[in-house]
Amino acid sequence: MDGTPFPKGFLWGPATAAHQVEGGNWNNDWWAWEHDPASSCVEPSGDACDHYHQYREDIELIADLGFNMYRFSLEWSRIEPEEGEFSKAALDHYARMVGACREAGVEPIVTLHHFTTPRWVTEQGGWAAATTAHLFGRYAERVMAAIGDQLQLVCTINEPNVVATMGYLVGLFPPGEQDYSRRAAANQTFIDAHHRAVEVIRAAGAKAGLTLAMSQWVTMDGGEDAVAALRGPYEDVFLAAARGDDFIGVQTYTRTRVGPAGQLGPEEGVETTLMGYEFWPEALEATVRRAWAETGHVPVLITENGVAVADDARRIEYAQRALRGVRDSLNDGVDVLGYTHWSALDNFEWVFGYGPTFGLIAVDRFTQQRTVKPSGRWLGEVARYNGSRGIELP
Ligand code: GCO
Repeated sequence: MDGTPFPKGFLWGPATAAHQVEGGNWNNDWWAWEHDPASSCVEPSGDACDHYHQYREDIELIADLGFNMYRFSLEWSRIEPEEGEFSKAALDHYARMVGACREAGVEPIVTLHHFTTPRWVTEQGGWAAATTAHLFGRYAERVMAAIGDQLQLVCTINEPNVVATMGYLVGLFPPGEQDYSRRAAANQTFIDAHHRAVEVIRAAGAKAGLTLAMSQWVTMDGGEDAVAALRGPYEDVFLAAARGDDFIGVQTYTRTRVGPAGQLGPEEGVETTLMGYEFWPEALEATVRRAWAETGHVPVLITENGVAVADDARRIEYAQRALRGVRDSLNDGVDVLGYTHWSALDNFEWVFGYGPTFGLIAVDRFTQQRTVKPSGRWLGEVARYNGSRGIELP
């Protein structure tokens, strides 16, 4: 892989999400879900990585490693703990986080909703209720009024497709429903909420996009109809909704093989990760190209890519192969704005708890001590030199 630099201004950084790293996020649906014996959660999020208090040190560490960007989310239930009751203290906290990024020379990319929803919203019907789009729009207005002047890129909703499908069809996420019509309703509410937030974000002078969980769909013999049935309401509806946006956030981890009877498991002999996914970094290029095509050439911001492995050397290989595909996409004219690695810290992986480790930085959750992994140093150096020193294995 030659040392041709990535485009000038290309963004390089890690990502986190409030509920997965902050700690003490009790006023949302996930905290309740984690403590519901009927859910499949293996453990509660608890103190997580205490990022709510250690964010400054973490951001300084991210900058020191060589990154020029940090993507993190705001916790709606902290900002609006009860309907119409907005916390200035919470908004000031996130303003300080944005300020800490700027002081460290790191571009803050903020996500307004990353899986978690305030309890009071779920009590009014959550994402299957059309009115939630209005509630989300009002929340976005308060956030952009408070910190919008310090932001350039804002992600409206993280993986609406995952929240709708896992929460209303599969039932693994809150509210644990299993109904196609409710999933369809949630899809529509998320799309309406996203469009409202785009208006609000643009009015504040920033650029907006949703982030979408995508997969490289591999159609096995006779699987064409099954792929269409799965991918249509999971990816295509949101790619269509993203047409005209300022960017599309692509979040890719692996491929999905589909046969006539539906989704197949990992292929025999293919390495798998701690999440049970196939180790398949080439999926990123496939999804970047598909998002670019399906949105009618909306600029692509890779907002999540990474791998849950215990052997950090596998994480370096994964990222290196993924970045080869990003560079090939750029060389073919795809407008890719940046690469965000999931995740900055080993953190709370939702239903799976703290077992699957995605971080570039390890966290001892008893002492909250951070330890940078070789992958964090390697990717930070790629970022520092914008790929101009190559992306070969160290
Ligand atoms: C997602 C979420 C992240 C996950 C990550 C690893 O994409 O599911 O945005 O919160 O932790 O993807 O599964």
